[in-house]
Amino acid sequence: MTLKLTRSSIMGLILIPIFGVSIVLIFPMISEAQQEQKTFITHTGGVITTTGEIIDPVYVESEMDFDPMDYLRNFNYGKVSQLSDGTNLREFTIVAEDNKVMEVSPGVFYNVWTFNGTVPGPTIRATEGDLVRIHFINNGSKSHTMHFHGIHPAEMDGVFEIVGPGGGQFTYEFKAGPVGVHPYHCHVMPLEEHISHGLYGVFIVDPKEGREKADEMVMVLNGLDTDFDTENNFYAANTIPFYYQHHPIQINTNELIRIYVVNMVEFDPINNFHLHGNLYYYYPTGTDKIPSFYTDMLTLSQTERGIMEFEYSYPGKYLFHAHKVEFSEKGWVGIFLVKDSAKNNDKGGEFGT
Ligand SMILES: [Cu+2]
Repeated sequence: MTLKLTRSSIMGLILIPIFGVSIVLIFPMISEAQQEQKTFITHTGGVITTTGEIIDPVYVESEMDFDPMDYLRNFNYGKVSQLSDGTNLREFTIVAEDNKVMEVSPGVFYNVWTFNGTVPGPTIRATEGDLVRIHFINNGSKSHTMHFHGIHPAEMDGVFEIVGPGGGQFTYEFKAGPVGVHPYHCHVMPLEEHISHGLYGVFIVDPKEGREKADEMVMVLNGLDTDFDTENNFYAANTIPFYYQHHPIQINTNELIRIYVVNMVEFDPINNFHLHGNLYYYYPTGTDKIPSFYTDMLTLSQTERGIMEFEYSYPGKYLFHAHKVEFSEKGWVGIFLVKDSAKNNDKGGEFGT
């Protein structure tokens, strides 16, 4: 193979380095600006110094609209009554809004679109065969809907029955099923915008016979595009970057841990979940009783979800995080603080199970 150099390609070879040098000479401030430290007072009164978009926050929990530790183990079973045929009816009221501004990281304010005031919305939980009735009210300024993954009639799918802004209402009603963990989210176009602003949550359908007793928690893997360039600036488990690193999740040795995990990250094709010092049994979508694999590393595309089960034998601190390093360094990282159950009898009601 021979390399032919035409007159124009020779001119290109000469001009490219000249052009490159001139950019550095004319715009030296571009590279310096990215290193510049800025100090400012946040909404919650903290003094923050940062060099860029990634801020590792320590929150004052009482100042927050959303508490990831509370969300973690908070399950909404609805208002329960019985139909004449003995079926359990579970009723929920879900209100959509799109005008909230939340300090998602110290000094970073983001317009969150919410179901019942939080991102993610409430974890809706029912038992297989229950009749689920959702009284949906759209108090937003844009049209919104609720689209559940799962099995239901077409008119309950939350796609074509658009619910208008300023108090529009719709009642979704369907039998809970199949058993497993499913996302729900707004399905109004542009979908990417409605999901990435926060209109999503988790729907758990329990088997009639129940599951083995466990310390149960929900983790929604999400991202925040706070500068609207269709790339996420922050990543997290349950919305607040680095939260469970600064507020480790306490669990006990030799106790079954069950995590309902749902990936709702937009813009990036995949996310993942790596657990330190242990492996977990994984049930994709939570629909099968037999785990599909035993691993410490799981890859999830948009709305892929499942159930993880594991126990720790040894006490101590263990990381869990995205093994996509960019995601973990932008907030998707946490710690399990495993206490020795033989020494730890002061658990109280903290775990809620
Ligand atoms: Cu919407």
